[in-house]
Amino acid sequence: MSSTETPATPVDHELSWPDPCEIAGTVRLVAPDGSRLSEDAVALSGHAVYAAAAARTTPDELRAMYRDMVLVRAFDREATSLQRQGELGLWPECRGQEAAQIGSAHALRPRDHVFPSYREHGVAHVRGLDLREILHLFRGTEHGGWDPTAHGFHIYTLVIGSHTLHATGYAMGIQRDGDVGTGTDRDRAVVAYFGDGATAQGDVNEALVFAATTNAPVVFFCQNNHWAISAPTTVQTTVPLVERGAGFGVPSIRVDGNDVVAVKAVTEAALERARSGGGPTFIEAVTYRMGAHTTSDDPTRYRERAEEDAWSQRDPIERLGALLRAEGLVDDAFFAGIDADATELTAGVRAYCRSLTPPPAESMFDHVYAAQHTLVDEERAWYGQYASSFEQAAAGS
Ligand SMILES: Cc1ncc(C[n+]2csc(CCOP(=O)(O)OP(=O)(O)O)c2C)c(N)n1
Repeated sequence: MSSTETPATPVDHELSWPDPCEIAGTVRLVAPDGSRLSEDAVALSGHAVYAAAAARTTPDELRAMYRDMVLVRAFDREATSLQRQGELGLWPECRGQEAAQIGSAHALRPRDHVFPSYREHGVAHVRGLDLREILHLFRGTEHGGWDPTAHGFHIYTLVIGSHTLHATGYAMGIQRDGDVGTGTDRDRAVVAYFGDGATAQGDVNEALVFAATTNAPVVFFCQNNHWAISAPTTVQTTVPLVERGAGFGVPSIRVDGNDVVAVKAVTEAALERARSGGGPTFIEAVTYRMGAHTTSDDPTRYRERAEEDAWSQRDPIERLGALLRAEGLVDDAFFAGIDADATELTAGVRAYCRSLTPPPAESMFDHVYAAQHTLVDEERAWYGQYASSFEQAAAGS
């Protein structure tokens, strides 16, 4: 290019109102209207192996995934309202991403470990974390959140992409512990959840290098929800994100992230490969953030209503609900029962949230190190004197 030429601009900001999951190579097993794709159509796209896995998904599992999605959406809505009413400092909604999260989490085994970012409420729920525990962090009554070892679900990470390195390091540890490729229940793997924006972060790229070169048992689960706050995916990449993984030598696959059946099948295969010693996989789950980035964001400032409307036609919960009805796997009582459970859940969430009080300030020194440490002891003592100086001043001494 000569110096007088206009430099090539990144790909135009093409709003993805056409369905991006209709791109060849994207695994889709259930259409947005809830009908299963024909065997021929799936075979033609080369995804018969996933259709076969999906066929093994039992009616009980399908019903369980539907229930999880509805409960998580109800929780998410309640937490959003609580923030609006001043009970939480901030809330990152996961609305629209339930299939990506719940389908992938249903593919996990108890011994696997998850490294989430900050929006994975659906994964947390499936891992068995009491959703109410997430509120502490966003009400500011705890610094971190929960015991990562209790459910194999690590704490939320707000530093974009940094946890993909933690996940890869953990996966390398699993290898060194001999928990890969034994062909027994001992085998385990790791999933790192992150967004489309995070793929432009150095940490994610470094994690992919380490995972590829060490053959680490880690699945990179990228939820492409089309927006990194106000930045569209097109400013993060000029190629489909799935090609990022391939560039690192990591087998990569693109899945319709609003098709819970396809997401589960694809993640199961990736986890199985990782546990058996086959190494990492990069999954691009194409989905949409139906809500705001967080309660501090106003998406009407940067995206079109028509785009939101187009994606509301691809709602993951409605899709699975339609499939369950079409296949005669549920009746009205099933839906009514879940609605009742959701109402009970949200009432409990509200009461619990309001009951949370700030911890004593000195508790900030409690979990700095696993063991006692002289520096922390000094800082705690200094803080104690500083805090009591106010009481002394108030008493006029
Ligand atoms: C290292 C770092 N840089 C910038 C930010 C500010 N930030 C918070 S969320 C966000 C966008 C993340 O987008 P994406 O990875 O697509 O995830 P999403 O929020 O859409 O789930 C940014 C830039 C941050 N938290 N950490």
